[in-house]
Amino acid sequence: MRTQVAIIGAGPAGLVLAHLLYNAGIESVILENRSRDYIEARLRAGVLEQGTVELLRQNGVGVRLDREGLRHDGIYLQWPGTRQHLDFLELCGRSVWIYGQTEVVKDLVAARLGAGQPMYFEVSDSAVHDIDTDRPAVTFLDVDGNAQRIQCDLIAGCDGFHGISRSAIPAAASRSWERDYPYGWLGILAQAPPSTDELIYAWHSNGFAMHSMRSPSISRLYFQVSLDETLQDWSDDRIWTELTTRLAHEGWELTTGPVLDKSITPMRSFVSAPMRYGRLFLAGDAAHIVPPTGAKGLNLAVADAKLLADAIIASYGFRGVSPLDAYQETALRRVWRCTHFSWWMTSMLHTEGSDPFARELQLAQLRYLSTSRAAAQSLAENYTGLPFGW
Ligand code: RFL
Ligand code: PHB
Repeated sequence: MRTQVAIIGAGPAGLVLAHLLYNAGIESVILENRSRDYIEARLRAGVLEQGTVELLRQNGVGVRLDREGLRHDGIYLQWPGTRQHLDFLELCGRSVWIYGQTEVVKDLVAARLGAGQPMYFEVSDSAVHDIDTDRPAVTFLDVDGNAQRIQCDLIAGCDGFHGISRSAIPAAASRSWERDYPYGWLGILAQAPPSTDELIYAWHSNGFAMHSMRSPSISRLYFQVSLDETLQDWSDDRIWTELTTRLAHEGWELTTGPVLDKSITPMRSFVSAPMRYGRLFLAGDAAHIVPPTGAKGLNLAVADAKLLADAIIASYGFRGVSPLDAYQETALRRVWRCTHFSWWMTSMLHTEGSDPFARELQLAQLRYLSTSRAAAQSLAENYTGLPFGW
């Protein structure tokens, strides 16, 4: 096979990249090692920045998002005795949308297949070759076990944190930065109408908790657990009791309901550079991971895809210094900004041991956000998302 861009991975990064290239008349082939059903049901993010929403709309994949997505103009920050509303619209003129990553993936897969564009599911043994030449290739086994080879102009490694692309960059040429947090999130999806109009991020001496949602009848909730805890330790009853304790606020009640799904996710910050080596480009979780507290992971994957698509589109027919050279500098600038914001939100809201000094600093920061317009504006600007070329 021959194509212009071989894309490994059909998560948000790979799907958005393929879609933007298609709209610009550039051919690509997507390889995905899971099934279509699996990627469309994989429960993850839920908050889309305004820029992500505008990009999807402008590129013809925003119709269902506009119909079913829930626009949110702010969040609540909570600590004992206080539930403080931050009004993003008033603070920075921007909003976010609640629309599950599952739905974004479904819309993009439908657009891809609807346009008759090539996409291979359930591939195995994918490998990249000759990335430091101008004739790179990807090989893989298709769903029937047949060996395939794609000759291309460039390869986009959009295969997430556990993919194969990042490790194809020689160790001597790459560098990474990492922070593991000594806790994770236990997340549930519940058949229960949301008990709140906005997302609640709550500091509690037992640990962080948050209330999010997916639709008027489905709630999504998370709370901090220590790394040695497992799902066996947490019956549905115990989960609801803990959420009720940590989210408690005078005059407010948490509506419970059947738990449809539960999982535990570890928390990590990770950045790897370069995001380009020869003709291989990394985008999304393949190059970086943020803890979910700032709701940045999916949005950062979409931003990388947008920057990479712009660079690829500009590079065809270009003579002289290629626009491709600029990709990683622009992308990494945003990556580090979001890495800082996610680390900061995480550090402010999660308890680590019972250090009384750390606790007072966290509460001081939360009170500052509720009294200083400048502080609140900074959170609002980062949470709703900076412009793509920032
Ligand atoms: P993905 O989504 O992991 O997609 C990578 C794809 O590559 C496939 N793959 C391969 N395909 C072929 N060959 C191989 N060798 C392959 N290896 C892997 C995988 O099957 C997969 O389909 O990465 P991408 O596209 O970079 O997207 C990143 C986002 O998925 C991720 O950052 C977010 O989900 C993070 N995240 C959140 N981000 C937000 O912006 N807002 C949120 O509210 C938010 N909440 C969350 C989150 C992540 C969570 N978890 C479970 C990690 C909440 C949670 C709980
Ligand atoms: C979600 O709804 O899944 C969600 C919302 C906000 C976050 C993380 C996850 O910060």
